[in-house]
Amino acid sequence: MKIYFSIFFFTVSSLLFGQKPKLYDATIPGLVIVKTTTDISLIKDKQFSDFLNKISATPPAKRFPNAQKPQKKYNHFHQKLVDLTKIYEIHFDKKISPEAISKQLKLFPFVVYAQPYYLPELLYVPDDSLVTSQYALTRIHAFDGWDNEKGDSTIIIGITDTGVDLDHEELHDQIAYNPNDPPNGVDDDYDGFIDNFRGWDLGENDNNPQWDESGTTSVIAHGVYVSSLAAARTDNGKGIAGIGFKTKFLPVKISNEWGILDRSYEGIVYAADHGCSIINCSWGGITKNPYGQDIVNYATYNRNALVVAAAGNNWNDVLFYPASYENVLCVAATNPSDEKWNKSSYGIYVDVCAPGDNVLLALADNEYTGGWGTSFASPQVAGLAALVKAHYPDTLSALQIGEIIKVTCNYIDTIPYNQQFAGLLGTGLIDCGKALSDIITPSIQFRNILYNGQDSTIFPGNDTITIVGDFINYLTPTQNLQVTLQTISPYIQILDSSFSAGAIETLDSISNQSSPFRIALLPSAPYDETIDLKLIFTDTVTGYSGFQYLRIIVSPSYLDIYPNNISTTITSNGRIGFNRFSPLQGIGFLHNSYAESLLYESGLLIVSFSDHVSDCVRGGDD
Ligand SMILES: [Ca+2]
Ligand SMILES: [Ca+2]
Ligand SMILES: [Ca+2]
Ligand SMILES: [Ca+2]
Repeated sequence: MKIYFSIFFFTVSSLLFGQKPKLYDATIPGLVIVKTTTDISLIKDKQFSDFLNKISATPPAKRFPNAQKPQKKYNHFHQKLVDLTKIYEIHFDKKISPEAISKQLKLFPFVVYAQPYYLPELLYVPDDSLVTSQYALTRIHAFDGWDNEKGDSTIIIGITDTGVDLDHEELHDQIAYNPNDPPNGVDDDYDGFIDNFRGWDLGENDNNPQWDESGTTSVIAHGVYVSSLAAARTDNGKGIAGIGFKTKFLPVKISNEWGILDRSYEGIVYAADHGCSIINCSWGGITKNPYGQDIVNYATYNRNALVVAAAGNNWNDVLFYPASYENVLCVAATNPSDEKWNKSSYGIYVDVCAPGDNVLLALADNEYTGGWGTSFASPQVAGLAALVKAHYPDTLSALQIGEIIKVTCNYIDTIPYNQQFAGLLGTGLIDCGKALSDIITPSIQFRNILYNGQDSTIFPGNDTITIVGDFINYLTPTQNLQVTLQTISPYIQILDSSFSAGAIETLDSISNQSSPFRIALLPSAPYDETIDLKLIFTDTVTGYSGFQYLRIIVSPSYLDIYPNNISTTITSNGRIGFNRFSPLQGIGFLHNSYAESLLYESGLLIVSFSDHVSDCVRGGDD
């Protein structure tokens, strides 16, 4: 028998996708965001500088030149502060893929993360409509809420969006103007932004966050609509009522002149740095990235600001960001019957719901119409969050504000249409009356989770996993908290499913270290299987019940390896190179003296008989 042996190299220049759900987010060509362990100017590494030369990179520049290094490691809630001073932008030859460059940069030991700049999109559905009533106010019991709390004009909601209509009758007086930097051509408050009297336009880097009426067709007044739902002037005999009532808002324009959201996460930082205790994000994308989580943590931990984000309009349960990041209050949309609005995303990451189906909102130029999208559900929750902040003692943390909103929602899973989404609409529809009623339960989250002692959530099959973490109680004390772990996956067996947490004081926590959850992964699990675990919290004494999902991936179909000067990926079907191209999975085939991957994909083609060929290259999966 003769065996013929050859290796095939493939290069893929483009892949075509039809009108299917989005598989990846667009990125900005020639740009990566990098965080390092130390100041990049202090790093003397020849390989690193050679690498930057090879890709014709500009010297790394601070992404947040005005940021200060935190003076302490932790805030007074014992949450680790984020250092923005070590985040850099590197611009390079636009012909080279930013994904490939990121993979290369991550191999340097001083790189914490490196990634392309993913471009999120706005979450509205364009439609012509008749003006409708403000049904949403009734559904979320806004009037009951306002009886208890009309908010405080010193509390500011940051609206990270496409800008605002500065002269709008419903918005002009609701803007949080900055008296410390009047328009005089001088940066009077020394914050690095000249004359930022009425917010900022990060996308075009000027002090005028007016939406761009003269712009291209892709430029829309989305920020006007969103601002109006959170903070339109209420009780002025005009237009609509903003949920925030007396609350002010700060317009933070994150879109550039073409309407592209190229300063999205930077907008969260601007809002957090400029006094916003609530930050609304009616935009997002499907790419989870460490930069986004870092920025959310900065707002939450360094600035005590609650980030509220739209769940997405994708009709599915695919994770969506920033909504799905830890510490974000994620908002799905409902219709006038409290059913899930048909296009709203749903899923394990949804925290609460608010109306988003034909809700009345303000257009530019003092006009009003109905709008569709989780874009419009989110700012209602942001408005409520501002009321909650005003109502309760100002020692509340941002996360506690979010938890109060969560535990006071009205359950909607039993509505017939919603039964198919049971457990995937968070705790239900927000209730302003209840949230501001002072009747609060405990609220538990399982955090600092370690799987087999590590924070990775990817496992080979046929493994046993222990799950340990801290049960943190954000609100009133528990007395007899019991936790149970469940799943509907046929690919795992739960070995130890319960933990008796007992009494946990407010902002105290208890670890299950002494009695971990344990699960066994069954060998039958397919490659890259996603397994959702559900923790059920019950406290019969206080009447509290809640839940939280954990997601793990088992039997990964590829593995990155780093032998000597080579870094490459081996895939489950025997190929070498990338496992998938868009989004890129794996690291390709890198030699440390070249900037780009030397091949996309290679495989073996073996001829054992004249009529028998085995191959694992493109088109063959065996
Ligand atoms: Ca200034
Ligand atoms: Ca000034
Ligand atoms: Ca502008
Ligand atoms: Ca009004």
